[in-house]
Amino acid sequence: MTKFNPEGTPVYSTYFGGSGIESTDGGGIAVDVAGSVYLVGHTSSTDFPTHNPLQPAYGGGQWDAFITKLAPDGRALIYSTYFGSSGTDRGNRIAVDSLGNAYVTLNVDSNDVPTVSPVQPAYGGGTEDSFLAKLSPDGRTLIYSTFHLPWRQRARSDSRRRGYRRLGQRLHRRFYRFNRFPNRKPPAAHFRWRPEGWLGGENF
Ligand SMILES: [Ca+2]
Repeated sequence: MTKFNPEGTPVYSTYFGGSGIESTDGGGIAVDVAGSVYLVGHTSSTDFPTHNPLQPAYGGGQWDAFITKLAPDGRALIYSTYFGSSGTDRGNRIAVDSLGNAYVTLNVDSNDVPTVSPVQPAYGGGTEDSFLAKLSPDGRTLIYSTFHLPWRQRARSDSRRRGYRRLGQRLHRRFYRFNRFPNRKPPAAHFRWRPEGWLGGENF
């Protein structure tokens, strides 16, 4: 990962990973107002660099997601943790609010991903479920984490609000209130469930 200043000169640049495979392909990056950087991706390393981890050890399977926060100068980890289960857990996107809470989306395929105050407590079936987790600014607390819609079902519903509501009505109502779109047909990005878009990020 490399940070450039506005003139295009590198400020810091660093490797980040363990002895296995790290991937941010399909993963995400976010920056908060203080300049801390948040990364999500997935790893196969059992020696991935962790710091103040929620989950200190690899959960098993082909991948675990990782969630990492770097200090603004890039010299220190504020937190870095595995986030996964015995199955394949891939990190997708990350968004940050003004307090430094991190919102992470993942794709998972097993029922033992840790949930806290979930909207959907169990795996919904199909090839994969999407999954949403919110971490506190110091990364020490999982504020909530929940399964969402089965990936295949959600992909089929992307142009029909009716289908979306049938499959995910609770989450639909909750986040639409939050984003003040109570009666609008949502744009496609919402159907693809990108919370960074709902929070005003790059995909909105
Ligand atoms: Ca795993």
